[in-house]
Amino acid sequence: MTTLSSPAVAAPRETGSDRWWRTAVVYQVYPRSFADGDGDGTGDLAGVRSRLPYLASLGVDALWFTPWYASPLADGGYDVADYRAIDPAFGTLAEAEALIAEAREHGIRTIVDVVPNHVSDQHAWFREAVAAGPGSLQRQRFWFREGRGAHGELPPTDWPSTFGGPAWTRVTEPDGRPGEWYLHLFAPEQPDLNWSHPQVRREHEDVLRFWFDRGVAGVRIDSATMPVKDPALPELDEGSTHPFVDRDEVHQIYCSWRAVADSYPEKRVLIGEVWLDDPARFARYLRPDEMHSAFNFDFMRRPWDAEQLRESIAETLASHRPVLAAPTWVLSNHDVTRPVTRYGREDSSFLHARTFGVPTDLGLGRRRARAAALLSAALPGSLYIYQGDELGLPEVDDLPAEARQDPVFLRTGGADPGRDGCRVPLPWSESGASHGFSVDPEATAWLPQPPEWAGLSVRRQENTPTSMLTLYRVALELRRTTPALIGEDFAWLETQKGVLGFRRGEDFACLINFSAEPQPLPRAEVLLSSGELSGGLLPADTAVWLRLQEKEGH
Ligand code: ISL
Repeated sequence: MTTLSSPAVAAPRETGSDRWWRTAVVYQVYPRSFADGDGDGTGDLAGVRSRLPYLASLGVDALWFTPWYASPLADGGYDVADYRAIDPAFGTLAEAEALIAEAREHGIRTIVDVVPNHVSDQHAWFREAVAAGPGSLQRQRFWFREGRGAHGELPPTDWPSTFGGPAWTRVTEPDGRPGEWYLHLFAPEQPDLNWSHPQVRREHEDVLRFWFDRGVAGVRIDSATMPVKDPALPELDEGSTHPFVDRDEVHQIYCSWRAVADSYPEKRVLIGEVWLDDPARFARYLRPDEMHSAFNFDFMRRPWDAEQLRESIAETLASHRPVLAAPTWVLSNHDVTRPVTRYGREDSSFLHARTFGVPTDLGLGRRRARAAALLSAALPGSLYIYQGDELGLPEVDDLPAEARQDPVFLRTGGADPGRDGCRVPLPWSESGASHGFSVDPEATAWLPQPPEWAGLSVRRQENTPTSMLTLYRVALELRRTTPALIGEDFAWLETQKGVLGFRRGEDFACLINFSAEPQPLPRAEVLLSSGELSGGLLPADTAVWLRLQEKEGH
């Protein structure tokens, strides 16, 4: 029998409109793969606008759009050429404005992506820098350096790029000779900006205002630990601090962005992509004058294991409390293996060490992903849902090499499959060449969809009581209407080994069975379960939401 193990942590209720983000459900839209409204096989803003009723009925509070700006799409849009224009593949600025307004009419806020670490090599600043030559003012907005070696033929440092290969590329100077090198911690098409340059700072604050003025409710900050570099450019193993990850000066950027965000009557929100192992360093980004929240990747990285997840949840709550920040719960995004696939593997923490041909039990993965959905939706804080997870889409790991577009695949010579497998366009119906992704039934999607995705389409799932989509809809509805889930109150329940349990408010409980054996349930009303309960028992890999009828353990 389940009993209470600790008193509830008292937390303020923050449901006022300025605090919406503390409990929000944020749905991540990868515009290229969400819905194609103009029939060219690539997703676009017209497609998103046509599907706003779907998003409203799913019950999300906000949409986070990965970059939709003008871009050569060398890294799916994370190579921004112009923040003040929408990429023609996706639509126009007027359409973005209309989308922001229409979403708001559905009660849905909009969050856009800002990528401070770098821009596209097609950005006006970088083109000017290459054209202006060595020693020019234009080059000071980036990291141009002489190479090492007798003829400058070696890169200035041995830093590797996150995407494989060196982090430096040599330019051909205007006079045709090989010249300086520029830094790119990601692909060569993504030159790093120099954040000690005042124009770089001013420009980004203007970009924030540009989008905030258009009604955007907040920004997701890409690679947020990386923009500031040690100007001495030491090697990675030299010195006591990392030359570019989590340098103390980076916080100044977000303090000034916070001032911009706070200058609006309806305060705007900063959400950081902060990959850091140390919870205390992570929490520094969430101090009251910095970001409002940051993605909880620790939770996402943990394997399917009661103790591992208990530890992650406890550490998350503990690290957020001193800075008064609301936690986030993230199961996936456009960079990582889809949960249905991840949880169907023996090593379910597998994320970046992507390899081909890992044995996967998708049935097991789906059961666990359903349970994980109820676990994450029941925790205090905000919830992130990556498009397609509500349909239970698996990773597509057999995409043909010629279809793959991720620079991670291309720059590792195909050794790393890259991230295309979680970016395959959504199936909306059973019919047509793209399962309803495109308005043109003849058009094929920009990445091929597996034929069996007809069975995972929105149309197939929306009236099926046992579908993943129905589970998500019901869970989000309950989350919205259950007072205990709106507050921030949380307490662990004492449970059998292999079972994770916690209470929210006085009478709501969530239990998840990670063990191989069915486990007894306390006497309670079942609100929702991720799988069928038989004989009053909680089966393996299943989660349940309960309304407790009597208080125990007090
Ligand atoms: O997915 C990764 C590498 O395979 C991560 O290291 C990822 O690059 C890192 O999390 C930063 O991600 C963000 O910035 C990248 C972009 O490619 C990702 O899509 C974005 O989420 C560069 O802008």
